[in-house]
Amino acid sequence: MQRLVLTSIVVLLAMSAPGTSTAAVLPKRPNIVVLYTDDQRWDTLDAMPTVSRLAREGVHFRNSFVTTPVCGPSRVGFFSGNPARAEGITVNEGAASQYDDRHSIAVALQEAGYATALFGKYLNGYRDQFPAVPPGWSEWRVFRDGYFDLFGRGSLHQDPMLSWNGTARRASGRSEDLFAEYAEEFIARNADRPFFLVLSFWAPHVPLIPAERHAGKFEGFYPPKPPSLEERDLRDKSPLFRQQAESGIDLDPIWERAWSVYQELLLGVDDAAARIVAALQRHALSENTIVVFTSDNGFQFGEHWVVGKGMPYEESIRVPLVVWSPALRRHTPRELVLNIDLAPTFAELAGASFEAQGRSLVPLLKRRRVPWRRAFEVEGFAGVEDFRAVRSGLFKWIAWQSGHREVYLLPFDPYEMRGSGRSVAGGETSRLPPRITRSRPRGAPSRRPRGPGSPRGAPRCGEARTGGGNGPVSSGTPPRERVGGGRGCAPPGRPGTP
Ligand SMILES: [Ca+2]
Repeated sequence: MQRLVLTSIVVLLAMSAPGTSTAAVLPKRPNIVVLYTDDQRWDTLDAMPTVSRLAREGVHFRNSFVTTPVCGPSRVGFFSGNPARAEGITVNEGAASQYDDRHSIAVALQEAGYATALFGKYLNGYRDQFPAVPPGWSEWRVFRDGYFDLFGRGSLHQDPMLSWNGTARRASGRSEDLFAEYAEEFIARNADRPFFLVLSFWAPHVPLIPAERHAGKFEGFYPPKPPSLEERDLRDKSPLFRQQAESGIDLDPIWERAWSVYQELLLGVDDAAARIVAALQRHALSENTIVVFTSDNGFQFGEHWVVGKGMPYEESIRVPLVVWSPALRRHTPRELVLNIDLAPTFAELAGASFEAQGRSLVPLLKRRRVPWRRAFEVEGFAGVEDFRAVRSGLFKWIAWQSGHREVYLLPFDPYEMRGSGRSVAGGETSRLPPRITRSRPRGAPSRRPRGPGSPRGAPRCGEARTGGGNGPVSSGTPPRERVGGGRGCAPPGRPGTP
């Protein structure tokens, strides 16, 4: 009964009325430039002077989240405007094989007359798709090998191997600088037509190796340690976390070292941001361009004994989101916005036809008062253990696959340390309460057959060895990918040392 009542409240909270039509403040069919980072938690913009300036001058969303806090599924949400599960995604590594990319926002924008480009990271498992170039992209220069190129010749940070419109090409240089250079050229070539340009950086993802010019810039600079670092009272947490705490790992040095290097990695992205803003100015395109800065998921530096992501806690699910254009008045919306809202936003800006569960942010960009979602659902199915969570402005409710349940009252417990926790017998995914989100977008065409690489529901935990996906922070040895831990893979290991 209690569950039924809670579910009903959640469904009511999640219902949102349609937005109203908006006054024309933004340019028509603007260029859209997305600066997309990997594993950047929301509270890190101070390390980035250019992006901080964009945040001050533009629209800085203070409550921006992802619906799945790991790379591949979150990126599917970005491209599709739908929660990953609604797109049939059940794994992190291998997400590229599961995703039906024929209906992405790139396809919609290209059909609407936009030049489109993706430089950087696509989806986990793209290597299995190579040399294919997904539909919708006029220009495609993406990491060919993903995690499999972490420590090879060069790496993803330096001299990366790219799929250059479907041809393998080893690039020479620091990857953030390369993508900035490609973006400058792309902007120059397309100055006379609308374009959609996505720079999808590897930084600040592991391995934590900054550009030489940034090494040591943040040495010794890290935020105050939160009380949730080495959390002592774990009665509200799943037994999995107690095991982790008993490992005896000393998280202090991880916090200090990882934060420092992570911020140095962000400096490389910030340099790229500065170059792109300058290129827009050079071509007199600033007034007609929307610049978006965000990330695919956050990262925990030891909060709740977790060094990694994929968790339902704030540090994993919360990401920066800045939208900048000279046409926008600066403000800081408090609405709960999601990664799946971006594709519908781009579609509305471009006047493109697009159907998704996410909601366009255009009314919020224009400071219009519209009814908005009061809660949202987060799903974790490619981390240490499957979970479903609901977060509103007031509370977070978490249901782990093991049967453990947690509830936090966020205004009184922002570090999620004093929740109520209990375990129910026989916990399984199928016993979790019904979903808020639809399992498939309305009117969605039938899916294409999946590739042979990733059978649905069978994460390849044994095959994804050099992950970094949810693995511990380490700049010395390849982190283990903790994919599919809830389905028979090993529980999280002891975090490595930086
Ligand atoms: Ca990521």
